Amino acid sequence: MTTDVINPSTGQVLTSVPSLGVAETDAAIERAARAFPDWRAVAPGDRARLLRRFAAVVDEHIDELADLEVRNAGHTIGNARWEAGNVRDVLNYYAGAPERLIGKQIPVAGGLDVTFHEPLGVVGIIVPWNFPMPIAGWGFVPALAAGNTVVLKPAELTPLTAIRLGELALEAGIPEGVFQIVPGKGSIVGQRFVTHPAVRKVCFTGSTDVGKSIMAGCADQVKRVTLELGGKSANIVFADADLEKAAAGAPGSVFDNAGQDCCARSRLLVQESVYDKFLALLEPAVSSFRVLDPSDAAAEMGPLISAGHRETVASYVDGADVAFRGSAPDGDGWWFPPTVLLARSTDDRHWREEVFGPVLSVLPFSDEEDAIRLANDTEYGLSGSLWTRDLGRALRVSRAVETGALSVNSHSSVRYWTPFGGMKQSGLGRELGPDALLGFTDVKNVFISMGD
Ligand code: TAP
Repeated sequence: MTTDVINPSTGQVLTSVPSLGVAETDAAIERAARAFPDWRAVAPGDRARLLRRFAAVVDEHIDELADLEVRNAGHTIGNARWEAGNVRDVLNYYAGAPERLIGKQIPVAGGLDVTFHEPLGVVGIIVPWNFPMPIAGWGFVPALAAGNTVVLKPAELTPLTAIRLGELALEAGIPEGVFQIVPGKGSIVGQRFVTHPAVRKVCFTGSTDVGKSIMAGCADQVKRVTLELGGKSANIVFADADLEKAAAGAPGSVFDNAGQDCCARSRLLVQESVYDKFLALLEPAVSSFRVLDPSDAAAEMGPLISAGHRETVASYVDGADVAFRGSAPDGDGWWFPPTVLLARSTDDRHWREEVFGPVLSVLPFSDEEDAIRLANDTEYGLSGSLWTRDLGRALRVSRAVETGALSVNSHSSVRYWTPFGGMKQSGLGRELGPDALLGFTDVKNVFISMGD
């Protein structure tokens, strides 16, 4: 079977790719299981060299990978280049890991007690369509560095860069079977990762509902699981903040990648004393946000991923109080303008649910306590920002907001050397940084007797 791959900027078919069934998925998993003993036995320095070589090959193909993502996912060319570069950087970062997976020596009587960080075996990685390259890399790179073999399922809508990365891995000398791309449906390929006993860990990024079903499925074999799920992050602006800077950055913090970003700061909380002033600053920043053909170097936002997703996003705007909107191209493709909605209450659907589109909901708050209460009034806890010049308040609010990552006077979310992941229903486990690596290992404790 094959699946057509669509260019979301035009609605035209780009190409078609294989959509694998259960037997083919099982064959890939079994190849990965056979490749595992040799891969885990590769000397740490040699595994490090292979990962660095893979990074160099990715670096030689940044433009090609970026161009594929512009056409397949509608990402702006600027973002797509950053994303391909992120895979390279993550490879170089974790290339330092094989030689640093250092266990402990624990004092005991009568012998020697040491710990080892053992690889798990085959790791199954399920990737969504919103950031196909980085999210793939955040999973497969630390998994390989720790000595596991990987089967990776890209989203059906956006398989092209993952398939290319699989080819580049072979070109770089990663042995056959160690890193395989398994394109196909989540309900077939992804489910097989959950049920096949040779897969020892599943890393899933996507919707909270599917994440819950994967976690439930993994329970049957007590399979390890990492989940990166949805978000409904708050952007909290206090009256004492640099309002110009906060307003200038707010559109990018939610409309980047057309809002199809689990870290999107899609709930804007503004202190009531500066609410009108802040919206007046925000309006020109939104109306000048450049929604263009994503291959145009000036584009800040491209189309949504699919016609169906555009309908879903539109359903949140229908009947809501629109404060103001930007513009988007007419014609073919799944375009949607950046849109700012005024929340009537915290019960509004667009305030509560993850829209995953270029839609920002705004609500005023009275004081610090009110801001914290509103920020935490959600099942999610992934990301967020707060803007204030008061250092004490920055620390108090940072500690009180239930979220895995928070930026003060900034909208940045992700650095590959710092941990990323969610609290509450936004996820389980951490990606990136030193913490992620140990999630691809089990600790083994060995006692060696001295004799008697
Ligand atoms: P999901 O349906 O969760 O898909 C994410 C990945 O999981 C895809 O590769 C998908 O495969 C696979 N999958 C689907 N059902 C599965 C199953 N039963 N077992 C194993 N794997 C399965 O997300 P979506 O449909 O792409 O997007 C829906 C909503 O999820 C979005 O609107 C957004 O709210 C949220 N979302 C969040 C994120 C992040 S980063 N947190 C990313 C994407 C989406 P297919 O290729 O067959 O779909």
